[in-house]
Amino acid sequence: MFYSKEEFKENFSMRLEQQEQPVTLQTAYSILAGMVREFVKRDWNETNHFYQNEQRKQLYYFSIEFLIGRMLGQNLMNLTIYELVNEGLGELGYDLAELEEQEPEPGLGNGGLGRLAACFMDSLASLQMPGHGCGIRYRGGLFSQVLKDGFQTEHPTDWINDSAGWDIRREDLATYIPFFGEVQPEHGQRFKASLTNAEWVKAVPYDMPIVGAYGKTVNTLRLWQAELPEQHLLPKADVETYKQHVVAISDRLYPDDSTEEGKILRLKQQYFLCSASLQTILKNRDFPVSALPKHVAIQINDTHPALAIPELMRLLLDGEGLSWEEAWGITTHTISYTNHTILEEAMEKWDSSMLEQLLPRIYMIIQEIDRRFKEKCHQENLDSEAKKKLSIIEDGIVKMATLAVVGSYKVNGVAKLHTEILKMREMKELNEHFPHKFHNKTNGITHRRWLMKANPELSSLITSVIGNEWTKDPVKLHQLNEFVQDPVFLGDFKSVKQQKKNQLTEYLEKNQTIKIDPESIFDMHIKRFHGYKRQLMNIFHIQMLYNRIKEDSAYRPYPRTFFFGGKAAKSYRFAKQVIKLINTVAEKINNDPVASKHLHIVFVEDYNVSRAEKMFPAADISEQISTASKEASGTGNMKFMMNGAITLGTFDGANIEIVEQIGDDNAFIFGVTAQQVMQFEEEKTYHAREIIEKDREIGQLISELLSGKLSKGLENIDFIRSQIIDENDPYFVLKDLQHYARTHNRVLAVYEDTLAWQEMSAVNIAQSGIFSSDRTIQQYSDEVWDLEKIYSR
Ligand code: B1N
Repeated sequence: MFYSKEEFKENFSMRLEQQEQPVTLQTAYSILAGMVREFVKRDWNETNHFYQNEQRKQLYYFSIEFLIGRMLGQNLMNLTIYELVNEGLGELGYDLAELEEQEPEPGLGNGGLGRLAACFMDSLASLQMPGHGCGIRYRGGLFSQVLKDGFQTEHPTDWINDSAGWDIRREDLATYIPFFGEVQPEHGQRFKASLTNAEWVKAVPYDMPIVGAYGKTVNTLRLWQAELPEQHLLPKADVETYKQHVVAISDRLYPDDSTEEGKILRLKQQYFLCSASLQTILKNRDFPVSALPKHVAIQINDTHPALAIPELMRLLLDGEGLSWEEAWGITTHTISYTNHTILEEAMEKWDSSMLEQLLPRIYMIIQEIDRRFKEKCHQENLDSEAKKKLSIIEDGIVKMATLAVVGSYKVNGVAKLHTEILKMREMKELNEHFPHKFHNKTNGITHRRWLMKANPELSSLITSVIGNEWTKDPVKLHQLNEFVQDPVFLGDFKSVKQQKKNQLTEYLEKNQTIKIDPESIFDMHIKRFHGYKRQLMNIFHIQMLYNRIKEDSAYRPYPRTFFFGGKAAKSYRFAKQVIKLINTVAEKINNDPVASKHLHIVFVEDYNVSRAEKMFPAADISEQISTASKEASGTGNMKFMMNGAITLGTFDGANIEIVEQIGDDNAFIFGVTAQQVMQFEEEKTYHAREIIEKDREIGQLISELLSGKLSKGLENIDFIRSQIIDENDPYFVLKDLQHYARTHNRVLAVYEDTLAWQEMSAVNIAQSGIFSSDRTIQQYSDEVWDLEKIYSR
């Protein structure tokens, strides 16, 4: 325990002295992390006792990913002892920032969906709400990315073996998950059955404390690990192979973002998570099971945990002996579902036969849910197309999104446009059938990590002009509006941005040995690599600028550094070729004596949460250029905005709501609209070839690409070629390219008017409070979960 700097120093020094080995930075980190864990323990216990004694309704957020990032700094900050520890360590000759760098990054997620879950955890605890995470303790998180000759290579990570460990093993809460086996129906009135000859997997939870702001509320992120069960549950033969199958379940995260992986291991992971979490919730309750919806809310993060629906039914029917109607009533008043994408390739579908073999009882229950739902729809006089859309099982395929909608009491999209598309198109029939189920909850980000922690310099500047109430209520950032034309404030603001650009420059020069001009415009495109996110359009545009510089000796634009960062799924060949293309073009431009004075490309290797924290604060321009209608929300757009970067983007996802907040004048919007995209797709009236033929600049670009002239060393661009030519440019890269280029010119014009630029940037910050995940969580609580805050502690 340490409440003063002196106490902290004494305690830390004492532990240092107890070390037998010479103290490395790594040991110093471990000592500090250990002290923080102890510090948190009391509040954690108190929070748990409080929840138990007061019988407060609990939310469980089920997610296959929790991209939490490093915990040390954030915990210190939320405990409000960051400064104290920082000073104390300094006096002992240590640098806190350096110790923070020792913490291995737990990459338990791919991108936006996993990071959203982590932001939600922080907001729940900070708003003092009883909400916990349920996930999987993958031994290996997302691969680390190493560029070799411009190509992405993937390398396994092992955060658990490296880690100083924030989580605690809870052997006492271990539970057992049945796979395979045979269903034995009980012949009676009820839909009851039991399972024989199942293969059992032991699930052991590891609990991680989630420290809310001011440290009072400490919630739990429960991560399940798969282990071999005890002797009596083991098969008679070949235990070794059995063990391999078991351990594989929590061995690694699936490295796919917005694509479906229809593999049996993924299905095992999903069921493992749902069954372990639900069994524990039911086992440890102290209320009658009929009161479950009053005491528990379960949110499923996309369809990955949608098996929670049939699994809860199984536990209620077979375990608790309830009737179908009773069990269905409870389930559909407990579970709610968030959809995160309308991309066809990300819609989870399972082969009936695979599901039936792996989870026979679960499959039987899904069949019954489907049968009953079809029966209900039958009375509605629907055409065959609508009937198809309303079926859960169709042609030997189980559609998880339909199951999730039917089995939930509320369904939401993650930004206004996305929710509208769900209601009017993707899930039109379901929305008509359940008119009150669908609602929107625009995503958010925790301002504690993405502004206060990542950008303490900007945070202090803000506090110096409007006081610190915004840290508790970020909408109060509005008060900055009074200063957005104040030249003194704008001057200070400009120097903070420069400071963050300098810091990033130093960091990258040290870690990646890249030379960067910190005075250039920092233009950033950081997110997963995917066709619809259009990194290809960005690099095409840069190549166009290069050509203009080469052809026109009068064209010498303001110096810009284009940052790219992000990973491609291991098997996503198109995206991997785009990474190579970027690096090839980078090498050419960065080494060109003339062009490199104006354009510079930096590919930040192994983009992850920690690197993101260094990048967002240093950005001038936020590239949010997805094909309209494809990016459900985006959350990077919000992180940039909160740090004063200006959006250069399409009318897609939450970009639309960002512009709603700041007005058209404070962002740069271009490109075809979602409506136009959907019309092109329906009517098939877009022809990329026409653009290549008519537009000289684009024609030149594509022929350079196809001839291999774009740069040497890039022989194989088959997947890019076939996407643009054979597949007719499905993400409308060429369609939007010239409009994008013109918009870049507008950006430059404004940038050169320093005061105008600073004002735009300040307006962005002033209006960003609504994108705090505190707002999102408050809305979920008010409209879906009905949680009560802990006020009186
Ligand atoms: O979820 C984010 C959104 O801000 C993004 O727009 C959206 O693309 C992202 C399969 C996904 N949607 N779907 C996924 C992730 C992993 C996986 O295996 C799909 N990720 C999103 C937060 O709402």
